[in-house]
Amino acid sequence: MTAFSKIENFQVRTNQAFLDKAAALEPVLNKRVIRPGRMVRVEENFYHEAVVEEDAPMSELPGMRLGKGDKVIFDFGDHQVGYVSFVAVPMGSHYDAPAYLRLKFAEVPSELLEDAKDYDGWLSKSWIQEETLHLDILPASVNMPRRYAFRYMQVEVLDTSPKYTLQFRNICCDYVSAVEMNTVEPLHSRDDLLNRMDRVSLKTLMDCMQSVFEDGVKRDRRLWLGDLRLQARANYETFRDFNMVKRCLYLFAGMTFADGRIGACFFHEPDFRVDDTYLMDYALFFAPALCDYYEQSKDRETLEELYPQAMEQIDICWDTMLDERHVVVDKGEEFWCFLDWGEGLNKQAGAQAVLIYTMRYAIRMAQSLCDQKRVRQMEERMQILKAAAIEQFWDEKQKMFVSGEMRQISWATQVWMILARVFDKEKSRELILHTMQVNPRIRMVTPYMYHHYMDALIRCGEEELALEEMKRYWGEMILDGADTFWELYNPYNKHESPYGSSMVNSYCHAWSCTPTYLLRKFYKKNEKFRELFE
Ligand code: RAM
Repeated sequence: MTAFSKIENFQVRTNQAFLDKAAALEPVLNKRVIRPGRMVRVEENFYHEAVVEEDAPMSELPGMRLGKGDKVIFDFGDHQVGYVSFVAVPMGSHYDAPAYLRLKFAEVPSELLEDAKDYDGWLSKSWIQEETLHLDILPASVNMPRRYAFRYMQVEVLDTSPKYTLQFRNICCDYVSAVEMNTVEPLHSRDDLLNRMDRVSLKTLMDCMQSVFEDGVKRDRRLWLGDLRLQARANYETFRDFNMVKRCLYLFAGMTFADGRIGACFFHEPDFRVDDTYLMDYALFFAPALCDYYEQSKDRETLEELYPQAMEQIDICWDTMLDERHVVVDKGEEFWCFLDWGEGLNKQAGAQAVLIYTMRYAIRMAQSLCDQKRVRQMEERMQILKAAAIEQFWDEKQKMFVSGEMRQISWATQVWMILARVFDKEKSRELILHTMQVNPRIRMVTPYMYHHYMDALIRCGEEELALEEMKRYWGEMILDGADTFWELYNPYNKHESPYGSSMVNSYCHAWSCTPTYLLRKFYKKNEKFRELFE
């Protein structure tokens, strides 16, 4: 599946005052020096899994001499985001040729078993974290200019000369993030898997909190609205960095498509620029993201300033995306609505549900601002859309919602219809239990979509089940070796990639960080789960 959008002569609408506000909120990044804890070997086992074994402690590095064909893998102990430096010293006769090195940075060990030469995906190969270097003057102090996302750093000596070898010293990473881990109280659950899930979530979120909420620190490295909404929710329960959310909201509002539509994604370097991608669900999420921000921060000025644009997103969908039956028009294979990366997923019914869902937040904001006209208008529209959803998408025989011309049944459609509250709580509960039983073939593949599944279970009063599912999904990712949560995780196909190759998959992806949000918001504060926490 190739999914991107490209618009010739893309025209934008700019609100410079909003962009200036965002610029003024740029965070100062904290830096910390991290050194590798050991050297390791990575091998493939019978099941094609990467297995890591300790090769040598770091104390042996000073005695090691590396010549042509030698390589060493440094393990930094946890996922890092930052700038790497090291010193290469020639040993033996005076060096008579440059040193030629290949460096590879890997978030997970399996990346070290892959060869970039074999890459044939549709995303740019330039995301693969691999470099070759010539060191003409030795000893050399090398400061790598790129920011890497990694736990493992492999240094391979492609060549020196027969007259000298290399000794490596002072290998370190200047780790960067806008927030500090010690500002967040650990979860303290009696169930250690929950503590680990919380810790890995926090690390994922922290690593992605850079100059903006990045989606992934290895790949994309930019702001996506769908990711932002979940990152912000996790942030409110943990780091509570309101300014970063505010900055990102002002960015999205500060530069939009010329017709007012908010872009799905935003570049912040070297200067601010909205991407020419519109995704209906992402644009709509501006409303819940703003509503959450206001309810958490009580920053009324920002609500007042950005509310018109949040409402505008809903108006645009109401005016341009519906047919005469008040049903979202299916744009088929186009990249028009996201929901999930599942192969073949039809988005029509899910898009309708997201539109209904976001109206609930629009109403909440309108109520806060005493905008009665809007409250009434949104309530009326919501009823119309719910009725249309039942009329067009509910299949009474199968007891599930269908989507698209082919009447496809997917997990995503059911989950979003529940979150849209098209049915009451009891009927929604029946629907989710029935869906679990049927296990539709069009499954969920991203932790982003799984988050919404958890949210739906909790909404239906199935908190215990949600906790079990959360442990099965994110817990299994931990058992599979996750130091930070991954962009993609399909328990039915662990090598899945929407990009034609898992080499460019991201393994520290912020939309996967929500267990910390769910655990802290719905379990820790809930009397029913008291025995889980000390
Ligand atoms: C990918 C990234 C990003 C997501 C978009 C839709 O490029 O994973 O996080 O929001 O897809």
